Amino acid sequence: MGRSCNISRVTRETDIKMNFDLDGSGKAEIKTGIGFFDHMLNSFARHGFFDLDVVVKGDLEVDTHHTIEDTGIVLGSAIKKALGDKTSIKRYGSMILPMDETLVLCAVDLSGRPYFRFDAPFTAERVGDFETEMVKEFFYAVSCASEMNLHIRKLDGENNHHIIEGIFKAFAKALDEATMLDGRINGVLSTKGTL
Ligand SMILES: [Mn+2]
Repeated sequence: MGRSCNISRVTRETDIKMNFDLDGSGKAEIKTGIGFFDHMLNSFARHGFFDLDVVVKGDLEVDTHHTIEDTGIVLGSAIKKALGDKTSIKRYGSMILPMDETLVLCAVDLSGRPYFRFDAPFTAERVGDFETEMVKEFFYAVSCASEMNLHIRKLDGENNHHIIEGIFKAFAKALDEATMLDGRINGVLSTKGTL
């Protein structure tokens, strides 16, 4: 079976089908209807070595809000489901990722307790059809649904495309590290005995 899962989620606003494999090779097949969002999810899969297939039919005639937020909910649920009982995972992961003039910090604790801190201001309302304020909504949804402590902070940067892409890549690298298996860890890495 491995650390993978399929999830379907249908509401009056979105219809989402996702296949997710934590131990993939970075293969992605992404169709959200939002070009820049597809580009970001591709980067996430590639740089985290996750396999990710997503098809989203969202109410883009309204705006991009529900499509992006609900994709975050489903990705978070997929991460949680694929992790299973979290046996032998490293639990913590972090990355400071440079991308040209941009520098982004991301830190993850797969603690089972959702917490979300986001400090990355943007200077443009959109990149392509993607509304920049949705970056925060997306990662908030991922954090809640996966029960992950997630910190994202822009340390430097000017170009909004770079800043957002830096965030998705930094998250991918931090999550890749946190989900890695460590043979020294018997059970889960917690003095409480549960994550
Ligand atoms: Mn790019």
